[in-house]
Amino acid sequence: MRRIAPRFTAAALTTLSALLCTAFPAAGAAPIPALPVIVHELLAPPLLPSQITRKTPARVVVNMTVEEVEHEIAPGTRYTFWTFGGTVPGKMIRVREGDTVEINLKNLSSNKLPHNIDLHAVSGPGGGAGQTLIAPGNQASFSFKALLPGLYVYHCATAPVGMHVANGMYGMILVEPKEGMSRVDKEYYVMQGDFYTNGGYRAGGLQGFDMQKAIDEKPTYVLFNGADGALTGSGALSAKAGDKVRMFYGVGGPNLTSSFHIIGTIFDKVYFEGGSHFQENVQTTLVPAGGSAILEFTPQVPGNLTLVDHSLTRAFNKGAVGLMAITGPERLDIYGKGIKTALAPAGTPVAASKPAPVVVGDAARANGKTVFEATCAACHLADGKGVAGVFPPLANSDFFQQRPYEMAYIVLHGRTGEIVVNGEHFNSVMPAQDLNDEQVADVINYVSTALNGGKPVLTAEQVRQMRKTKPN
Ligand code: HEC
Ligand SMILES: [Cu+2]
Repeated sequence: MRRIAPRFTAAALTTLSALLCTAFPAAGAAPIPALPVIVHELLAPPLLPSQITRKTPARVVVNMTVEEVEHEIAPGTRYTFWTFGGTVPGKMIRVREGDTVEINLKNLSSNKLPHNIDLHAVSGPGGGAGQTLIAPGNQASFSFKALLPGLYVYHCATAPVGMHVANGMYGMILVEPKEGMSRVDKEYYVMQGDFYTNGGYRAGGLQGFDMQKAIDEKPTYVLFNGADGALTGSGALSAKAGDKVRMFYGVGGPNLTSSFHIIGTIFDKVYFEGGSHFQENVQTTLVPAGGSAILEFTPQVPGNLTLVDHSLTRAFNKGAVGLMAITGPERLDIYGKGIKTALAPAGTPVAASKPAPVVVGDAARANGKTVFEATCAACHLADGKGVAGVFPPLANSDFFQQRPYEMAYIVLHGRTGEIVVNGEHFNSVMPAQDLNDEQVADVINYVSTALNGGKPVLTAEQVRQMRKTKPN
């Protein structure tokens, strides 16, 4: 700690002399016009400050406080994050090329460790890390000129740096080009990070940091915006079909490179590596640890888009999933509804005409209701609405409605793992149900007709065929 105090004094002196220089320019020199001072607005991710309309440079003052805080990393699992301003990632800084940025960093006296900030937008050794290294109970001030436009990561660079970053100490600073950025309808701010806890994925309680897992680069969690489910459920992003959406995407790391993909859209433009050039019509973009990309896309049809790291077990087994709910009119010319029919059982001649619609008699209908009440209602509840976070809804379930035929597999073979129903995340176990072919067909037809406003979808014969196939 003793090393730190003199640095702080030096930084304070530098600021003081800088102030004196601006106040009293050398005799004979033309007075430098003082830049207008703007105190930077800070918003919690996935939000960010709005586009800059200013045409002239300013001195932008950014007040940031390092906070060591305990938050949920997953439902029922807590973790002590080290943060810039209480959020992971830290709040987005947005300035204009040519601005002078003044970072005022506070390290709360209730914190336990020294911290600092290294901004990749800085031209100079350490990116500000030396000027801002402070023990708890201190503050530091540091200014730099944002010379080059781009989307840059900032992070804590205090030893052990990997640990400070793994605990959430990163964010981004956008330096808009002098001429500004094109207008869009929506902007979002998302960062991926890898987290290393003592317990396994979603082990409950308060979890500690596991240095060995970090060194081995074997994260327990790979997350968007610092929590499992930060961008699903009530945290899901939103846009309207036809909106131009811009996403500022970065990777804090400390270790993993992200294969960033949004299921259900194509990026019109990717300013890869956060620089000035763009690639067009991109499916997946590679974003390095400590790097970024600016993504632009236009959702076309209503429904959920899914953000993933396309290294897919990170998405489905470590948390790297987010949702963007799109509203708007259907466009069947762009995105058809699809038709699914059962194949003829092996060995029998293929029927020449399309299969007859499934007809359900009164007895079968009543039987479906009976099976539902006796078996399914125990978990999915009598009204089929499910239990938040535990049992997904069967009534008005988008998951069910999108593939009603496949639901018999779930009843026959059970289901486990991540599942998203109506934008809500579930990760639990449904045991295989001990029912005969009629009962399975009847209950699925009951769920389809009575709880989802659909048609009957299955016959007992189809269920008999399905019994032979394991779900994939
Ligand atoms: C012991 C509790 C339990 C019972 C009984 C049960 N389920 Fe489930 N069900 C679950 C769980 C838990 C999930 C989510 C599994 C996951 O996370 O992968 C699920 C998921 C589903 C899904 C897919 C998600 C959705 O909401 O659309 C369907 C369909 C489904 N169950 C149908 C049924 C039917 C039909 C029955 C009765 C025959 C039934 N379940 C009985 C617990 C149960
Ligand atoms: Cu730190």
